[in-house]
Amino acid sequence: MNLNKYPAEPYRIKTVETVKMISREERAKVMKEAGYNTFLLNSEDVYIDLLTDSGTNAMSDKQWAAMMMGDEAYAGSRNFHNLEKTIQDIFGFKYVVPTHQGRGAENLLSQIAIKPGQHVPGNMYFTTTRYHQERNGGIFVDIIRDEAHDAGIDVPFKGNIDLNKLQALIDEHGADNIAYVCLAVTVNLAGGQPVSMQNMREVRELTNKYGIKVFYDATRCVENAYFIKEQEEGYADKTIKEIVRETFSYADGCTMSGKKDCLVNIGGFLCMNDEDLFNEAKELVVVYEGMPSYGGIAGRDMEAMSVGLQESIQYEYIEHRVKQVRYLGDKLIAAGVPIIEPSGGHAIFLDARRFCPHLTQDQFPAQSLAASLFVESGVRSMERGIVSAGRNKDTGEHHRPKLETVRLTIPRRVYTYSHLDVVADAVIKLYQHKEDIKGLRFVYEPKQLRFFTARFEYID
Ligand code: PM9
Repeated sequence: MNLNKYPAEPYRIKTVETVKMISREERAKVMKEAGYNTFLLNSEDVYIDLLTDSGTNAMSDKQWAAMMMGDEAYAGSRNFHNLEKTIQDIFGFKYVVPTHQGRGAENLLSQIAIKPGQHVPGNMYFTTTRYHQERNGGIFVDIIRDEAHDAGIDVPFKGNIDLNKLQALIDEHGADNIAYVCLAVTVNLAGGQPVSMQNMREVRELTNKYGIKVFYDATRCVENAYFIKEQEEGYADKTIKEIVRETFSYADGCTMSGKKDCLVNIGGFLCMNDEDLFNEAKELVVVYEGMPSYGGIAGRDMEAMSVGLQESIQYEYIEHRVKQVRYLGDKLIAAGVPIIEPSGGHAIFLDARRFCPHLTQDQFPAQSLAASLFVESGVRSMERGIVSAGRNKDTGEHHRPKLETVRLTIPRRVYTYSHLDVVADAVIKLYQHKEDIKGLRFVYEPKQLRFFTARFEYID
């Protein structure tokens, strides 16, 4: 293996968790029982679990040691102050409100920053983010560059905001009718695609002209920083920490799911610089999460998040992380399997439209492909297409994203290149008899965030 292209793991393994593979017959049985929804499988039946990178991180020895330093006082825990100091140092925001996970922060921000009827432009939707925006009367508008909706186009910084789309929205509705710009680094549903520093700077300049606030979804901001260092002119010699700090200098605040780039299993936070907004967030956090000094997580979890955040900005860690994901993408591309290109920061997305051209989007090709991959190999993945997109809340029609994908999401510090070889071989084998993948229909469709608990059956 070329160790520059695919560096060895920058860690050694101290604790192991045994995985086992059940038979194909058993996998077919449990997949049917789970209504062909990979979210409804039991973890024990899964061989390699690429459902999500959320909360599935392996913590370091230092994080486990930090867990023992939990100050579980109801109020004023020293772990909160440690976390606050780390976030202030790395992100540069003045105020921090801890939450139980990312959607807790999204709930607070959407309640305090959106007036009913206002637009919330963003670089592609994310499921929980859009849900909270709409629940608070916001109208989500996708202003990502067009290329992001096309799996086959390989361009750098595919997650960038299209400034013309943002300008057109301001011209049409007026700045007062825009709650804030929601800018995600990286863009999950576009394939983990990064946003360039230049784009963030330009979004700031444009929004400053109109007095519009910009809140970032910081969930995978360290992965984004790595792409900037690797690919944007002028950043090769900067540290990941310097790039993260500059990233957030163009924002008024952010929401964070700590379950990704903070290298923990639970936690999140909301940040901002505006004192009035901070006071409002503090008033609300006690309703939904807990005291402003714990926000729905234990003291020990805040301590682990503080240590994890510091570990995540270490170059060796993040270089291996992004290149490990790319290793899987490169193997699939070499075998002719259609994926979103370029490979993103946290996952490889199979392009189900090209994988299953014999199925229409109404037959849920990505949902079915994810189910088949599990039956064939024991690898669990996740649908990220029409099922995840849900329905338009006014018309009741399906949202129909151009990207109909299956996400192979790589947990941080958990699997080795050998596991990814197994995954690649399984996908390639399935691709060779892709015509056998059958369409699905709903037998149970939840009203909101349906992908989590929906059930399906095969169409005869
Ligand atoms: N992302 C993921 O698997 C877990 C929930 S959906 C299966 O990708 C972004 C960009 C996310 C995200 C979660 C959240 C919400 C916000 N923004 O899960 O509430 O990718 O911590 O974060 C998931 P929480």
